[in-house]
Amino acid sequence: MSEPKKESIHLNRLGSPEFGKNPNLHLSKEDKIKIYQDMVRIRRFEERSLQVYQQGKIAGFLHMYIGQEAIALGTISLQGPTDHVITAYRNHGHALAVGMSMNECMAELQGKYTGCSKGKGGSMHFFAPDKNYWGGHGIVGGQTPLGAGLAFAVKYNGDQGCCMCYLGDGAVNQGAFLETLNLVSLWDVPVIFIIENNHYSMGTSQARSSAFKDCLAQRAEAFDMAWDTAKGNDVLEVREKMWTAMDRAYNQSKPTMLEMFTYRYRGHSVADADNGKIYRSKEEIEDYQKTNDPINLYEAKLLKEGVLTQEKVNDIHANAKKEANESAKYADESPFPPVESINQNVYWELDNPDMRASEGKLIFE
Ligand SMILES: Cc1ncc(C[n+]2csc(CCOP(=O)(O)OP(=O)(O)O)c2C)c(N)n1
Ligand SMILES: [Mg+2]
Repeated sequence: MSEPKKESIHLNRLGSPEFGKNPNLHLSKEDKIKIYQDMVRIRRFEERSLQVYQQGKIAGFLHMYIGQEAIALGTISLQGPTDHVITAYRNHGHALAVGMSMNECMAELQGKYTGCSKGKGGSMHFFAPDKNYWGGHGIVGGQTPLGAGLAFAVKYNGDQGCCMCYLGDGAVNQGAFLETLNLVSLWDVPVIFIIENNHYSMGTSQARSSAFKDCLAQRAEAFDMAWDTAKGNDVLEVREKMWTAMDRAYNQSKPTMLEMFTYRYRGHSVADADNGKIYRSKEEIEDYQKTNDPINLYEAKLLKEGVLTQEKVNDIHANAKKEANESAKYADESPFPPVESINQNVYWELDNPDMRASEGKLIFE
C-alpha cells in the first residue's frame, strides 16, 4: 500500500474556503472550470465504459453514475488532506473526482493488471489509498460502518478532518447503517453521510421501500444528529451544504446526515437494461434530463457569467471524450494479472507476512 501523498489530496480542495463562509466565494475562474471539466470527464468515462461493456470486454456488474455527477464534485472538491472518501458500488464518479486516472479505472473495469485494484476488484471495487479513497463496496450499506471507522481514526489520531461516506436511498434501511448512526452520534465521530437519493433502489421506488416523514435525512433526529438536504444537481449548493457539515466535523467532531436529491439516467446496472419500461417511464427520465441535468445547469451558469464560452465547452467535451477513448485503448493493451499474482493484494497480512497478527489460513488451497 502506498503512503498517502498529502499534497496531491489537498489539491482537491478548491477555492481556499474558510469555515463560516460560503465555500464558493473565492472560487477562481480556473476552479470553476475544473469542477465543470471533471463532471464532464465522469460522464464521458461512463459513456465509454458502457460501450466497452457492450463490446463484451467487461465481466460482471457496471453501475453508471450518469446524472449524479454534481454530488461527487460538489463534495470532493472540498476534500482536504485529512478527509477520507468511501462509497458503494456506484463508485466511478467519486474515483475520478478524487483524482484517479481514467486509465487505471478503465483497466480495472476490464480486469487488467494495470487497474487500480490490479484487476481483482472490477467495477465495484475501485481503491486509491494514496488519495484516501477507500472504495467501492458491493454490500449495500456495508461501507457505512467502515466510513464511521475511518472518521473515528481521524479523531483518534488527533487530526481535524472527516470521512465523506456515500450511500443510496435504499441503503438507509440496512441494519448496519442504523447501528452506525447510533455509535457515531454517541461517540461524536466526524463522519458525513451523504445519501445520494436517486429515488430508486434497483427497480423499487423510494416510496415503496422507505418509511419516513418529510425526508430520509430527517431520520437523523432520532439519533440527535444534525441533518440537511440539498439539490444534488446543483454543484454549488452541494458544496455549500457540505462545507457546513465539514465545519461541524472539523470543529465539533460531530456527524451529519446530508440527503442530496438526484437521478440516475441509466438502469440500476447494465444488467437492468430495461430503462424506462418497467418501474419508471421514459417521460420521467427525459423530463429530468431536459430541465435538471447537473452538467447543463452548471454550464448555463458559467456561460452566463462569462467563465466559459461555447468554444471552450466544446473543447472540454472533446478532450474528455478523447481521454476516455484513450483509456479504453490503454485497457485493451494492458495484460491480465499473471497467475502467480493470484494471492497478491488480497490480504494485507499475506503481502506483509512479517507484520501478520492473525492465525489460521488466509487462503484455502
Ligand atoms: C446487503 C445487500 N442486499 C442486497 C443487495 C443487492 N442490491 C444491490 S444494489 C441494491 C439497491 C440499492 O439501492 P440504493 O441504495 O438506492 O443505491 P443506488 O443503486 O440507487 O445507487 C440492492 C438491493 C446487496 N448488494 N447487498
Ligand atoms: Mg437509489
